[in-house]
Amino acid sequence: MRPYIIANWKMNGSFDALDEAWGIDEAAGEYRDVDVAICPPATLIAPMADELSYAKAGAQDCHQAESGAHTGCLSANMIGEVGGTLAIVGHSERRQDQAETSAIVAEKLIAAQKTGLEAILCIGEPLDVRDAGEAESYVCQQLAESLVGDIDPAMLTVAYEPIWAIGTGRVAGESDIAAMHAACRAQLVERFGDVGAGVRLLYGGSVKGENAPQILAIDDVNGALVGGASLKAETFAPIIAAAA
Ligand code: G2H
Repeated sequence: MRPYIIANWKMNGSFDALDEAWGIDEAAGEYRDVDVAICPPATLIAPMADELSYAKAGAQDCHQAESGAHTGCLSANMIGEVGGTLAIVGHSERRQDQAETSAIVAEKLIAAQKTGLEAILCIGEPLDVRDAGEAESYVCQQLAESLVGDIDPAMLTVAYEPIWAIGTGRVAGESDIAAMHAACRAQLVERFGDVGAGVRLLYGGSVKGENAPQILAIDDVNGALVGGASLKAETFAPIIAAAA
């Protein structure tokens, strides 16, 4: 399976940050056996999509509706129109800040795929759920509830991001990541049959150049969704290199 490394810039980056995107694109050109994507703030999707040669540009979210009275939102079609080829859906920050339920995330995922965008579905448990020993059932339920309806597994990537590891510097233990990815893989196969074995499963949460080689070597970890360390080409390129 080709490894997939995705930058999630979150609400960071103005026009001068495009230089970092060009640096990331250079690294993507150097390691062509790795798929690389950048999801910047919406304002930077078009200029990136116009200029990137090796990395893809995408969005951090899309609305489930095609158009209408949804102030401040972007439809999947609008993202595609400016050259975006993927959309992250269900990031825990949106599930928390915008009260997105898995039912809404499922609709967003379908909306993204319907317009030809790849969907990057995020799932992950909060710390109290992990401490209660319920992480696996919580995440599997999120996965099941977010994958409802007519979904194309060929246009799907799943990112497991334990919420307590996001931006905190804490990374889940290797055995915890392996167990969760194995559980997600089993569920993807149950949901999609053999094709489910080919859906890429990424890990996210404080991934950096220093820990990427260990994380990416874990069974069923097919790449990474990276926040903080993706903002600079010099900190993101080593993660791409580690996946090669
Ligand atoms: C998790 C990740 C990217 P960070 O949200 O989606 O962010 O790498 O900063 O923990």
